Amino acid sequence: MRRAIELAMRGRGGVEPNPMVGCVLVAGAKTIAESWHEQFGGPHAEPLALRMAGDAARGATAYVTLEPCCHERKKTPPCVPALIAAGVARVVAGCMDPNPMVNGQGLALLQQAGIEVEAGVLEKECRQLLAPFIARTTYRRPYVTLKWAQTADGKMAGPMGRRMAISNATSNRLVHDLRARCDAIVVGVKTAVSDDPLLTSRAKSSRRLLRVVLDPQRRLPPTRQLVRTATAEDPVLVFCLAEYATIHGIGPGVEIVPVDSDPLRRDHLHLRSVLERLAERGATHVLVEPGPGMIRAFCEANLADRLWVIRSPERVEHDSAPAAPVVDWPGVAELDVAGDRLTEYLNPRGEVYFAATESADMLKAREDAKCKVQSAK
Ligand code: AOF
Ligand code: ZN
Repeated sequence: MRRAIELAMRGRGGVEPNPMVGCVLVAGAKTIAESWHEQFGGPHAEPLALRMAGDAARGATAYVTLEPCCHERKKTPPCVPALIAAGVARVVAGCMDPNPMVNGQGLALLQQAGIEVEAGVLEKECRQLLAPFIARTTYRRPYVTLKWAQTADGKMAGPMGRRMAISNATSNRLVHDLRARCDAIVVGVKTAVSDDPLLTSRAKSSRRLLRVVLDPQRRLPPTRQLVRTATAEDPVLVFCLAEYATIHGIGPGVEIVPVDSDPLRRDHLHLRSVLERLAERGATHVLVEPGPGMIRAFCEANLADRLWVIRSPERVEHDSAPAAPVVDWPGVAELDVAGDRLTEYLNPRGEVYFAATESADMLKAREDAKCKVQSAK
């Protein structure tokens, strides 16, 4: 199952909004096929492994990170009939499929067909792999990663909040790769004004990256790059409080999305509503590039699922430089990136937290960092 999880992670960035799924077919003590769901709309992990194994699948055991699917009227044929037809003797599933169309029925059908079924092997780890899919199916919101860079003395910008490059070029490339695997990138209006970012990804991707600004009082001026580059095909979403939505538009391609205010802080947006709107637009995984205020807001609302913190060796040594909040979540993985240190934290109180395991993104970053350091040599 551990191997199946590893394989599943190779689907990251390609399978969403579907879950990452891995499969290992074992006959006796021998692995006869390994596979993973590679692409949204493409074949599931199980039929790929069955095809690879051919007749050898008869009597074999299938280790799958997710309960095999059994529902019809979707992009690919269901996996349960395929496993039955192939004569598999035993299916070991990591966890149940939270999709209400499956949710236990897949395993029940296998059992009825006389296949030995075991469930819940490395269950927490398999569910963690599914965290973005569970966020979407159960909570109707995307998975949320907060990413920021800070200096060795904990500063997120220079004196008086002046813009300052903190992370190194290799870290920045890893962040662009992460952006390319996400569906939306979110900043606060302060960052949109002071840093004037484009919020695009320079990495190759087949995904569309939705650019989002949280701007409760509509302060984003039309001179910013985000506004100037917004088009109907590549829009920028500006979330604001309902009473500010009526102010005339700021440019073509900029969509104003009104949401309720936070009941505890009337001048703030209700973040869960923001995320629900993004989920409705198909976002499975949202990357937030926050300042200190937004970090606190997402953490207080318990809507930050994961943090990526990049720490540079430099120091600012100036009281007027804004400091990052102290993170008290346990780190699950760490990576040296050409002198910067990237740490991944998972929110232990998050509604889609199941196990303190490294994510597929971190695994990819680890592999990419190796290549990038080598190609720089
Ligand atoms: C599996 N194995 O590898 C995956 C499963 O539209 P489709 O045909 O791709 O079906 C998507 C649904 O199938 C998805 O919502 C989830 O319930 C399940 N995913 N199931 O047996 C796989 N990716
Ligand atoms: Zn399936």
